[in-house]
Amino acid sequence: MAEAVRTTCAYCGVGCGISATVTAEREVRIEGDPDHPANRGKLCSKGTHLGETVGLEGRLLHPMIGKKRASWDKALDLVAKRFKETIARHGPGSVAFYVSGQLLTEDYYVANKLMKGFIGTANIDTNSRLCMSSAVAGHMRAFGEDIVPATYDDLEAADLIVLVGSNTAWCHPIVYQRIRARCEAGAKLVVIDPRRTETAEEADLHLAIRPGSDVALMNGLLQHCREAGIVDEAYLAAHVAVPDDFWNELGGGNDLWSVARTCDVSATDLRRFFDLFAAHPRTVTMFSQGINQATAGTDQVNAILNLHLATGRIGKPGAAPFSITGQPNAMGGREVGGLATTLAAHMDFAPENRARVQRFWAAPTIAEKPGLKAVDMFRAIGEGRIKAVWVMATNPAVSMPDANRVRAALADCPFVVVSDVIEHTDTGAFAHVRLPAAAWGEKDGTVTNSDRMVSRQRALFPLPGEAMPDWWIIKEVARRMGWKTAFSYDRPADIWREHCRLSIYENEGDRLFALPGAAQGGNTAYDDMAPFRWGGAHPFADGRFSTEDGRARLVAVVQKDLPEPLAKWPLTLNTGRYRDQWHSMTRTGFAPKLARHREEPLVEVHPDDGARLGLSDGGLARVDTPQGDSIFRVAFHAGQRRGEAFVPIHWTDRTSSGGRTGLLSRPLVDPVSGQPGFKRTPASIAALATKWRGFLLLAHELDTHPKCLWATRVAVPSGALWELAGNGDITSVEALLPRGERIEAQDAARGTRRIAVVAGGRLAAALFVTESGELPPRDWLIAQLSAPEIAPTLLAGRAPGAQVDRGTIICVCFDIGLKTIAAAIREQALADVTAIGAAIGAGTNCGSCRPALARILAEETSDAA
Ligand SMILES: Nc1nc2c(c(=O)[nH]1)N[C@H]1C(S)=C(S)[C@@H](COP(=O)(O)OP(=O)(O)OC[C@H]3O[C@@H](n4cnc5c(=O)[nH]c(N)nc54)[C@H](O)[C@@H]3O)O[C@H]1N2
Ligand SMILES: Nc1nc2c(c(=O)[nH]1)N[C@H]1C(S)=C(S)[C@@H](COP(=O)(O)OP(=O)(O)OC[C@H]3O[C@@H](n4cnc5c(=O)[nH]c(N)nc54)[C@H](O)[C@@H]3O)O[C@H]1N2
Ligand code: SF4
Ligand SMILES: [Mo]
Repeated sequence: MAEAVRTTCAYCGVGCGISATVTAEREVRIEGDPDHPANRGKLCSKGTHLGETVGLEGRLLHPMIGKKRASWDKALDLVAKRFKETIARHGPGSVAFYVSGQLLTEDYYVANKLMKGFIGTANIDTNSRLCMSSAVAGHMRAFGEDIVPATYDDLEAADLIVLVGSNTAWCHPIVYQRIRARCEAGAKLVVIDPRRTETAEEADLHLAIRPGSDVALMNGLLQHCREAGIVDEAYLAAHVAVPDDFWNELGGGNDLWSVARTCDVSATDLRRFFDLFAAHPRTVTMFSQGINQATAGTDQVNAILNLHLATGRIGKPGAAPFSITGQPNAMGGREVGGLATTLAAHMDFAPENRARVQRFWAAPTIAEKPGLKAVDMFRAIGEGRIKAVWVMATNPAVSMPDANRVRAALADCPFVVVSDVIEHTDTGAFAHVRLPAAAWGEKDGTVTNSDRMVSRQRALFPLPGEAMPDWWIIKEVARRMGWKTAFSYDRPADIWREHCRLSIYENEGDRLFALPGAAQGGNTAYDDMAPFRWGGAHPFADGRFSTEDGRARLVAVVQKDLPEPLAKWPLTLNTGRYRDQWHSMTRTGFAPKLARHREEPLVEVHPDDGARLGLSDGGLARVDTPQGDSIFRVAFHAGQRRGEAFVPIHWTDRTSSGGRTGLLSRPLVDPVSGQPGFKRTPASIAALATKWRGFLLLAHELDTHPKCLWATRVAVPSGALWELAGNGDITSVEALLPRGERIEAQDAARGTRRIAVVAGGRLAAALFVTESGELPPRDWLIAQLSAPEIAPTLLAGRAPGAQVDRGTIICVCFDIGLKTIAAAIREQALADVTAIGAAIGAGTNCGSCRPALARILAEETSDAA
């Protein structure tokens, strides 16, 4: 057996270290790396099940021009030629790159260098614009540089942890486990989120604030700090520039009662939060999309930074504002300057920076000014101002706001290039050229996680088919555009060293971002690189900031008015993530275990709203916004605020006829950062009755969804399961059944049809539909896809004899369902999550389901009482 390779998880910005052992061709055993500082051996459900996603099914393995396979030479020549021609005719501003926090630092560096130094425009933006550009802008305003002044170790040193707009238990699970451990040792946890998430359920205090009222909350708290005498006047005097009118302006309307009213929380709870904050100098405030993805996102960030600066809670152990990043290399992208609004290596477009970077790159030109931010970029494509675009490692047809408009823009764009690892994506459907990129497990390079820790991602497998790493693809295009020497890289280490050299080039300490040690190393040093952090554990510990005068800035921010919903749009639509899916599911969608947690895209509403709006729990509904509409399965959830609905971002044309959240969000952005306000869209909702419902089980994949009103896919072992509903007849669905021996049953009275197709002695497909009858639980039939022989009870949908329904799967590691857990709690009188683990194993591996176990426990115990 091969030796274990140390690498980094493919998913979130926690940046967990993985020890991966290749066990067979395209098979790998995944374990947490006990020596990695981010996770010390732990992994969440997504990391644990990475091994399920490394197969080659669905992969793009050859360059494609249109629908035809092409050689690399042909494809690269065509891309270079079309970009050169477009630039020659319409100027550098007529082309753009749209890249991603899922690129490695080396890929990102080469793309940024090509666009800004050689093509000569800053029209390169990244999906990080949608993700944490408000945090970047807030850091720049307050600190003069985009620095996250915290590390995970600060969580262990904190006495109070405040999570604002962050569903950490689902989105940064290993950080959440570290937070829980700290809370068990006595620290307090406050969660500020309009929804009662699993993160909120375990908190000491949950403030379910009115969405968009975070500035009022933070300003109210700052005013309280002032009155309570915990503003650190000495720190302010020595290290912070305070605008003249700052305190006067803050004073008005920020009393406890006004704030409670604006935020729509009880004054008692608010007071508790203020008192907790006042009592604990060691406070870490961690924030993510509930703060960033807002049309006042940058102000919301600065409201948090103001608090920490004014109380001197920064640059010290356990005291910091902490912007946590989403993607595995969001931070690396910020370091190379992958955003259209930064130049490179934490430098902006000031004349001396432009001259310096141009000199360093020996570049023929250099971008003069910031380029178009993502939303503006796609608008420019739609208006024909940008005529060639190259999309790398992101799926904007799904993830951009107003995705219908983005699709129309891509459809009209004269030249679209998409580099991806997957053959069919919603964005790839618009590409003139598709380039096969190396995926996680094949690519080699570095990533930087949320706490500035740089780690290596290492290859486990040889490159499959003709796939090539992104850095190679970009530099080949650059060379073919005529810039041979500047892009003569042979390996990622060459790029890494150049990136490190730029970080220290003419840097006398005015930019904190610097990688001095790494600039010298050879290829072996690069191969052996252990995780390391730049900027130290406590940047700003000496009270010096990256501004010209060395002082940080308090930024006066005011709460924007929050209008009442209009009659036509009675709901506010909030969007976000599920625990076990990653974005547009191009990887997690292949893992059957990860599909079990949430099998369909739900619209969650408060039961009172459900009743008021005529919805039924478990029924279907159409969600409408000014931008578009899509269908979802309704789920009543008492943890929703009244007047709000929540939908997930994961489903695409490949996986569902509905659940298309990207079509619903408005392209309204924060004026400073350009980040879209994804969390608040006016919406209406209407129940949708269907004549029949059913499911389709297939041993093979479909290119798109079955054509009926509701069709949504999840991966299952040896195939896929589609949940279906519709009004018309089922002929078009039936047409998807493969050839083979058909077994059929019908019950006209209930409008039931059951069809099984057997091919080569195995179950190849099953289609069960009914108008008024029952449908069997899917588990047993799913297992028949992998069964060596055909059971006689196939059409009954269950094994001969008794059938146990386990309920929704809660623990994906050990495949344990809700009903099994509830029964164990009742029958064995289990009193806590640890006892559940000891009794039936649930929650003892990755731990991602522990918050869910706590909830089930609470429900069972309250039922019993
Ligand atoms: N499982 C999973 N994990 C992921 C990802 C994934 O796709 N799946 N993606 C990764 C990426 S790229 C990112 S950016 C992160 C995102 O991680 P998070 O930011 O934790 O995730 P979200 O679900 O987008 O939103 C967080 C919370 O903000 C709340 N919120 C909405 N409006 C407001 C408001 O006005 N004020 C406040 N205070 N809160 C509000 C929402 O209710 C939601 O619970 O997750 C990363 N981790
Ligand atoms: N409504 C709403 N919309 C949102 C959000 C929200 O909360 N609400 N969140 C936003 C946020 S924070 C984010 S980060 C975005 C995420 O949105 P996207 O970036 O669009 O999401 P992914 O599905 O991760 O897309 C990554 C693509 O890159 C491909 N890929 C993976 N690895 C590689 C590689 O190494 N090389 C190449 N070339 N391709 C690769 C994958 O197959 C996939 O097609 O969504 C944003 N959109
Ligand atoms: S928390 Fe989970 S998804 Fe994020 S890096 Fe760690 S294992 Fe991967
Ligand atoms: Mo993100």
